[in-house]
Amino acid sequence: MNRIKKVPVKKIGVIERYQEFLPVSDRTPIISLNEGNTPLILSEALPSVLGLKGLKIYFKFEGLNPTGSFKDRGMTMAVSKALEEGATSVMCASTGNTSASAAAFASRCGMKCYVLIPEGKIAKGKLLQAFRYGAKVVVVKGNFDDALELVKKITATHPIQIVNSVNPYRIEGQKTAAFEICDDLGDAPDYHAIPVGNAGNITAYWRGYREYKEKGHSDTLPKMLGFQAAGAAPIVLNRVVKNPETIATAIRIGNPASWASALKARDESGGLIESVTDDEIRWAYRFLAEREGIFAEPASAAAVAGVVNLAKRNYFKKGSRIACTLTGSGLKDPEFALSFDDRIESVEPSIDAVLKVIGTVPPARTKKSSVR
Ligand code: AN7
Repeated sequence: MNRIKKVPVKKIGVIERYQEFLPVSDRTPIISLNEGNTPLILSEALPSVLGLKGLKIYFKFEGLNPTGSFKDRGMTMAVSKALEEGATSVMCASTGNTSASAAAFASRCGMKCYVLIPEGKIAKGKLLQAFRYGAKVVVVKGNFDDALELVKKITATHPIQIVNSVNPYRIEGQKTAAFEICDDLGDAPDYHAIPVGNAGNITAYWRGYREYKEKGHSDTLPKMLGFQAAGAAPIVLNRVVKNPETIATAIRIGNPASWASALKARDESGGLIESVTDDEIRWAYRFLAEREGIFAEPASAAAVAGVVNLAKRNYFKKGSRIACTLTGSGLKDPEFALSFDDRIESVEPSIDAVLKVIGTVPPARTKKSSVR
């Protein structure tokens, strides 16, 4: 029997891995949790469900970062640079993931972290992360956009470093995800699908793809496909949305900070930014978990919902490679996960009682038949 050889793996974070592309120097203290290096998982079920078997759809599963979202890539940069520049505290507004990540990286280097979150609209898992990593949590009676305005004003007049994506180091760190995809595929994909909230990530990926090509690490550029939730789609509607609403609370944002650069990513790449409904997000969220074995959060499912819509309109060229960023872990939002009509059945500890509940069991597989 062949055994898989054990190779020593040096685990390093995105700054060490891609430092030649990042504004760091020997003087930069690297605050890292070995973020990045997330898997690019080939879709098993989606192409055939869409009737497009030739498509290759890859999920970049960012939910496997240390705090469970892509925010760690930007936060390792933002907090490292804040420390280098002498900051002793950081602050952000957040729909949840940014606050979890900021709190973690701040805790790692002994910085104080302040997070402003919109009242009632952040997933439980993200809130408890901010608390457990020791951040000072302030609930703002307003939405994310209100909280971000406050953070901008407070950090302009107090010695606190802002770590929202208006901090340029955040975008720098986040672009490393595009590098990893090119490294894995050997080139850029044909399309890159991504959820859009504050629009930092679509900006970061586009920069990453462009820089990698400029430096000769890839030959092509993808079309950038951004997806907003229909109730929070300012870029699609071309106007600020005063009261954004969506089940995907991570992207419940009505006035994105990186609006202009999201438009640039869309137009320079020849891509598009569209909206998807909450029902489409729900479908994609369940599909990912129930058919692909990937538990991602609702905002992440928005990108998959968008790909489904485009595929139904025959948007994709035959045989295309589509990368799809799944931005965060499904474990972040247990309340949403439990909002479906699953039944929990308690039974007496007897074989009969268990068999009665599980119902018909699928027949055993013969050696010849495939898994599916
Ligand atoms: C899972 O944490 O804005 O378009 O404050 O958590 O770069 O904003 C989160 C955004 C997509 C959108 N998916 O990314 C925050 C925050 C998930 C997210 C987005 C977010 P951007």
